[in-house]
Amino acid sequence: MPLSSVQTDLAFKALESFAIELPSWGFANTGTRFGKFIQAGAATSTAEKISDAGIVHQVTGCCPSVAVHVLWDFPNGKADVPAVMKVAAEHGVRIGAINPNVFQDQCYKNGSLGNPDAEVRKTALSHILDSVEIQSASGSRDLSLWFADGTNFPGTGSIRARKDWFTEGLKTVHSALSGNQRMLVEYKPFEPAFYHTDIADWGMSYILSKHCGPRAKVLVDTGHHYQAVNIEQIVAWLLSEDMLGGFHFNDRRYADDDLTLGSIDPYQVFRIFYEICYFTWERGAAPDLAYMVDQSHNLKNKIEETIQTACTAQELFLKAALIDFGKLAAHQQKADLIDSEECLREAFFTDVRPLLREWRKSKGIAENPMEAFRASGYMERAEKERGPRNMGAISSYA
Ligand code: LRH
Ligand code: MN
Ligand code: MN
Repeated sequence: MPLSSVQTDLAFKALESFAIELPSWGFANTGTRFGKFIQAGAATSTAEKISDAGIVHQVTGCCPSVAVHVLWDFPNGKADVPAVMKVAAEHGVRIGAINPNVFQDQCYKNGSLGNPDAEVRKTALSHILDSVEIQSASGSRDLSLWFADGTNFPGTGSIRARKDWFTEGLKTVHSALSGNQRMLVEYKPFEPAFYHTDIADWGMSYILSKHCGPRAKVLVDTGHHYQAVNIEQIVAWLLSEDMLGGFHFNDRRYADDDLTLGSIDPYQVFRIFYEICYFTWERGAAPDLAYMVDQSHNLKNKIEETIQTACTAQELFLKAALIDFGKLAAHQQKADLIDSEECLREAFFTDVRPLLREWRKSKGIAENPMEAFRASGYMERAEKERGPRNMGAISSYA
């Protein structure tokens, strides 16, 4: 069905309001625990990761910020902030969420803020507080907190004591925040811990956030749920409680697979956006949410995968924004099952790609971001420059 000019206006407004943040770690060579398959053109430094994020923003027009992981991107801590900000500005992006890393160092074998050893808890807290300083110095709003903490066998840790240590540590983090800063508490049911994870689901993130105060909100990573979980219901509840802070978007078939967004179940992503757009329609204003990507596949070209994700996110958000909410609300009120559901299906099956092309034209960017990227020669240059570092000096890239 052709779209009316009212729908086109609505669509352009929705697209203007939608931005999604890219993860610096999505551009570097990553692997599974069984091995790494190196790509010659993958980013080898923070500057290269930011440059890659910059080109994705340039061709899609919807990725103005880059989330950073402190240990991976700021090896010298706060001292690195000016240089990283400068590189970001040169590439037309800004520093987004700051992700402390309290899962990689040897001392965190038995946990970070939930570690039975008070000294390790102190080390973890001090790294997170240093990350808040990076957050302040870089003008970044969100501190994105994920903890690998948990235990691997029944009875090997006090679940309640660990909860108390988390509450205490996170409260201290909360009190270090100022201005418009927020802390987003991410949950994950398992991995790397295989018996219990200290912050395993949205209820646990919610409780800890509530204990901390108004700057603490829940972060929903779409890959961090068991198969049958109704993620959009979690989103709806958190929205209604003003406790949703943002998302880590990715897709998965089995567990935390970190696959390209929408590659497995685009309807799932659409249903999440539907809850958000319905809320927005009712309230007359969009909720304040950080949309972030958290994905990294070791076989796909990383920049191209990210372009796929950014475009998919735009398409699915746009489909949800185009739902006729007035009609839907009336059908829901009468419990018209078929007609209510059809409002969603109608929007989901609408091909919004022509609209997106129009919107891109109106912004002066290429109608097809993937083609624009491929035509830019960026990847060939990156492979040539980074190849020797990635593959070793003997390669034909030298
Ligand atoms: C954990 C996670 C978390 C980390 C990122 C690298 O699975 O989703 O957000 O910071 O991956
Ligand atoms: Mn995540
Ligand atoms: Mn994850």
